[in-house]
Amino acid sequence: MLTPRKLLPNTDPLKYAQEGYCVFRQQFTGEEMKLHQQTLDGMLDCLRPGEKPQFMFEPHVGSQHWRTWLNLARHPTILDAVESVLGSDLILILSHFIIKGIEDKMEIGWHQDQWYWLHGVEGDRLCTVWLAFNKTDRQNGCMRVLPGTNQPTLLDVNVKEDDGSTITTLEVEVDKDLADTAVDIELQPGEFSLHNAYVIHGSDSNRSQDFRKIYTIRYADANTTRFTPEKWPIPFFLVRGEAPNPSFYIDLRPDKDLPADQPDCLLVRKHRAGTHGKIPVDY
Ligand SMILES: O=C(O)CCC(=O)C(=O)O
Repeated sequence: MLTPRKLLPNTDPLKYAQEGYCVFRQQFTGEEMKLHQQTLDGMLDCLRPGEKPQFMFEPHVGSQHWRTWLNLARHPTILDAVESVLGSDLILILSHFIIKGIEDKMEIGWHQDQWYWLHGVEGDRLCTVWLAFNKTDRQNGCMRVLPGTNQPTLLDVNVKEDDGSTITTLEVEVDKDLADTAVDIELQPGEFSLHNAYVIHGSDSNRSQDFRKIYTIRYADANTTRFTPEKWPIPFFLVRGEAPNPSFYIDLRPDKDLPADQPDCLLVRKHRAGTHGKIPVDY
């Protein structure tokens, strides 16, 4: 039997616009990752029976370790990479630990991120950092990207039933020929990829005996994005450069301190009241 040809991922930021994604190798050293890995492992140790690791949403605002994650989300190593594809005026919009445990066998169907953000963030210059906390590969369900599918068009979606384990319910149809072009985003800890909000991507379930641990952090170009805060669960943060209306954001540019207190917002209020539903209580 022929083994399918393995496609090497794009590592050239200049090809991001064409391919819709780019891998950045060897970004954080083991020493730099250590504090973050320990903090995340502590969060996973606190999971209560029935709580799922894939629902640790917006830790940079909602987690008890929000300062650690907010600092990571404005780390110059990450922002330099994001700047190389989005320009220098950057808004932090979301983050999420997409941890795959070993129980749910959660797959992430083919999707475009843009579908999930339309209620609060509209624009074509949005991107996601996908940062590995442990090695990612086919065995533990690494992300798979379909290069070049990033035309700024929303494709029709099938709405999938939420079975209580999934994080994606809006999936796009991908035929076998297109699926065969998928590139595996296999990373070492401390490496990350960037992907565009339209590029089709997804991942298979985790077939290893350990968690698959990655952190997604999402950014927008301040100049071309329209924000609707009423419908967004957390604040928007200006993390680099300039913005047309700077007072609209929490200013977290390099010379600014982190906020003294955990930001007051819908997500934090719901989490404190125990009404958020899916987010682990002690994350
Ligand atoms: O973590 C995965 O496997 C998929 C990631 C994803 O869908 C995203 O970051 O937008």
